Amino acid sequence: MEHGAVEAAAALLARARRVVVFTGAGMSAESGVPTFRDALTGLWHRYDPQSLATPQAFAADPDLVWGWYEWRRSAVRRARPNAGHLAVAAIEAHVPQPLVVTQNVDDLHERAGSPDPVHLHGSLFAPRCCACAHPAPAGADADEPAGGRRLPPPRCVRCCAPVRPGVVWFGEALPQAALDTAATAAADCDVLLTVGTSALVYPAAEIPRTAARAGAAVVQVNPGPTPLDPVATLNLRGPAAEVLPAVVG
Ligand code: BJW
Ligand code: ZN
Repeated sequence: MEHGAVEAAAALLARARRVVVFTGAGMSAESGVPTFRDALTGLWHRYDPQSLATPQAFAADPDLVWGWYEWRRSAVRRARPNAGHLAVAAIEAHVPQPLVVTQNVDDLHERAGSPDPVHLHGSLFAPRCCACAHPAPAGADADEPAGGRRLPPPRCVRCCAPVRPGVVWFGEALPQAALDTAATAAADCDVLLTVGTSALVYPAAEIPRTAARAGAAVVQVNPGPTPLDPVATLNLRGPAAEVLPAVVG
């Protein structure tokens, strides 16, 4: 991690009024929640997204999909926010107009003290009916369920259709209000801090690009290169739980 870049990022944040913090799976990696696309440890390295994270997959095999998401939900329940999540909450507390926008379906920002992060890809803790969208309780935790073990989804109390995970699958629209809030804030911020995302999945990956086009400084935190490298004003190479506390000081 380059000391000068950390100081430059701290100076940008200290001067900023409107800051968007845009996070991806790398934000929660040091809490033990796996990313999607990292070699060896990423979920898509071990599991096929087409068979698990599409509406077609849920229609074809609801027990497989529900069981996989219940396994991930119980793993997140056992995880704790890391020093990076705490640093994001500290940034939010010090900036006049902050907004945290996350692609993550975990609740680690909330548990670190970020009051109301915008969840672009939904949440593991907001299941709903697949037919009438009536919200369903997130349910009790199974004891360390094995990854991929089949589990029949509960039924909707209103219409009896299967309950589905409240996440955004490939081919599905993002929640419009969340996307609008994120895009408007990105078009109107002084600094956009992007943390732990490969920036490959659209339309979410448009958010930091929107900020850059509007003239904001884009500060990226990631141990590896991403397509945002040329867009970013500053690239801080390193893990979120080390870099962000250093920036916050
Ligand atoms: C660290 C770290 C540490 C590691 N510290 N960093 C071709 C071109 C463009 C678009 C498309 C296309 N073909 C299809 C599409 C559309 C598609 C898409 O973008 N696909 C691309 C993959 C090509 N998009 C969609 O389908 C979206 N919907 C849509 O377009 O709808 C259109 C529509 C409109 C109107 C009506 C109907 C439809 C929906 C996308 C939904 C994405 N869903 C997922 C799963 C959520 C549920 C679940 O959790 O299972 O969201 S996929 C997965 O990717 C998840 C993530 O939020 C998302 C982004 O991943 P993220 O967070 O960037 O993680 P990784 O793993 O990719 O990267 C981790 C990064 O962290 C790496 O850079 C590491 O280096 C770094 N890292 N350790 C800091 N310690
Ligand atoms: Zn229903």
